Amino acid sequence: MLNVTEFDLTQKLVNEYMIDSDKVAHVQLNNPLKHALLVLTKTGYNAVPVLDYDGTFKGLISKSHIIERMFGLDQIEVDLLDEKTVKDVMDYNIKTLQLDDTLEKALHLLIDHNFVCVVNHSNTMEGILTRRQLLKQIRNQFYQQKTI
Ligand code: 4BW
Repeated sequence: MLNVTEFDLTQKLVNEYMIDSDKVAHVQLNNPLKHALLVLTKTGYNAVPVLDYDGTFKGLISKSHIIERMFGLDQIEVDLLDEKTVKDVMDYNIKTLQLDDTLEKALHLLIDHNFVCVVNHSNTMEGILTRRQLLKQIRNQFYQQKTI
């Protein structure tokens, strides 16, 4: 029988389970949209973090942000990919986690989002916590407790 009291996400910190920022694909505020679309297409991700030149977290950009912006009144405006930059279409209103937040807090955010950026006190991005990482942790805990 699973003992739910031992399954304690409140004791685990996000910094132990995040993907470090050096392994996270990202774009910068001033990158042309064409560059952002290339990064999203080549990595295969639907959305990636947007950083300032010094690594400060600013928000997210997704394929759908870019494609939506390209739709003009009666045609697809491909020229916008060169004319506009990431900061023109990105989403700035994004919740983040701190390094010492618990997986319990992450769980609530990851219900609605595929990943959450982890920042330090200066808002520099230190990594991301993905649904995959959290679910793997929950799975491991579940099977460990089943075999106790
Ligand atoms: O290129 C991929 N490699 C692997 N191993 N898995 C992938 C790849 N692309 C997609 N996936 C899988 C993952 O399970 O599809 C899920 C949804 O991808 P998404 O959201 O919609 O592009 C992936 O789930 P996840 O690992 O929990 O990742 C959740 C989201 O986190 C991804 C993407 O937006 C972001 N992400 C993950 N790893 C990233 C990253 N963004 C930038 N750099 C990374 N290294």
